Amino acid sequence: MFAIGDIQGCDDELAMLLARLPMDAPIICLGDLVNRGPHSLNVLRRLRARANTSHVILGNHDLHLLACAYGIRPLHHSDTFTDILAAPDREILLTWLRHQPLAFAQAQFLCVHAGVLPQWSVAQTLQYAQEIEYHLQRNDFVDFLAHAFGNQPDQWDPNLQGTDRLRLNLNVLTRLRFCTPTGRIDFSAKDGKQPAPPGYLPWFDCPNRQTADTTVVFGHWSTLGLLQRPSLIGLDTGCVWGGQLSAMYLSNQIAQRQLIQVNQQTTP
Ligand SMILES: [Mn+2]
Repeated sequence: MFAIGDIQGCDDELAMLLARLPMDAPIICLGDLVNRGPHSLNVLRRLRARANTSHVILGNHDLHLLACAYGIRPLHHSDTFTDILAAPDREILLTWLRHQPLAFAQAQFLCVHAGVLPQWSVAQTLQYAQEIEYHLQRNDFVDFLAHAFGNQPDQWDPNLQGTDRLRLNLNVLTRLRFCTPTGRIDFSAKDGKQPAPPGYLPWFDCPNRQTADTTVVFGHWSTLGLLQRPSLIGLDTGCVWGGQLSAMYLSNQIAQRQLIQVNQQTTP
């Protein structure tokens, strides 16, 4: 299986990247399929059309799209997914989108958009993701979206319940960059370019991380760029910001991992 980093509406680059993979190779897209880039609608149509070999997990921009589409959040001037909102097949695409998971595990790999807290095992991560997926897939999902956004609570506590629990876990899975070893999340660093605030670490560097023995594959952190360690793969290489769209063949052994990249295409 190939993991693919943040696409963010860069459909031309996605098409080029897919053309360089083996025919019908299984892929897992790491979220933020849409927004900021020019062709969000085409990205959703392309991935849905190859759904038999494509897995997708949701990122913060995908959740933002759903919230805008159903009247929960206003469009931001930097949002570029109005093509989806105006499309004749928008309900088909948005319904498909909200039925996608927030975490994906296969073999010894765990894929999330942003990160996991040091206290979370793989099994807990999948369970917390499923709790959110359950609400996103219900007919009354708009009620969940109405409570899904915000920066509080910011301290992990396994006894959290209700919307506070769902909101914190959603923030971890889709927005996390820095946290404390005791599971407090930082929301001040806007794009992750800044150093960690005092007492905070990149989530993957926290001591006693329960997922340390699993290879965690993630996106979301374009200013970090390509990150490759024996049990960690960061794949947001900032295509939409003038970087590359990256695919990585997932293998336990670094020597067998295979990186395929497509440069951002400048639109005339
Ligand atoms: Mn993101």
